Amino acid sequence: MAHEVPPLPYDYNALEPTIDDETMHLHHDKHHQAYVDNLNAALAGTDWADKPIEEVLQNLDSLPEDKRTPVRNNGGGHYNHSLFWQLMGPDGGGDPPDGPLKDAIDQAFGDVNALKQQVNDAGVKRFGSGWTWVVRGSDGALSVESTPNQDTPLMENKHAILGIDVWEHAYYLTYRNRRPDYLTAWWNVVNWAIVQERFGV
Ligand code: MN3
Repeated sequence: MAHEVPPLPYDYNALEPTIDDETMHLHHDKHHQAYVDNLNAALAGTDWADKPIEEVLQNLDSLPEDKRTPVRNNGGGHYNHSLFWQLMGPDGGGDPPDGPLKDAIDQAFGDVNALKQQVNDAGVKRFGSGWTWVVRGSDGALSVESTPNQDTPLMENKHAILGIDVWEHAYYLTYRNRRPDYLTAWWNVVNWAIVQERFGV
């Protein structure tokens, strides 16, 4: 079955004023849809067309050579955005709930404000387009990474528990060129329940 854009788990205007309604329409309905359409076109007729996206991204080197770049870019885009919609929510923000996730944050960063600072710094320093991430290592320890374009930690068999899109299309209508302001505001919509769930995976 061909890949599909998952519906948003909230209304397009539910993240206002942090993320505006028009940005959500363009980002979800146009940008994410384009990644999915291009991914399906690249995979059509290959043995990989019906595989889960996670499996495809973890085996890019096994794809036909002419498919690797389009699948890396568009499959990564599909996977990253499917995760991104879940990581935000209208009841988001605040602090992570007490428990193993908060303990791991405190252990790795000192406190949640230091975590946010590192994630935002990595996002600001990402030249051009990409993502900034919190990944959980095999030992359970958390660290911050950033990736270019639509690359995703999963391609290196790393488990991301949180990621923020720093492509201009994610913020330009409201924040214009002020990526740091977007990153600071983004935490007002973070869905800690999903982050905690992913930490426990
Ligand atoms: Mn995007």
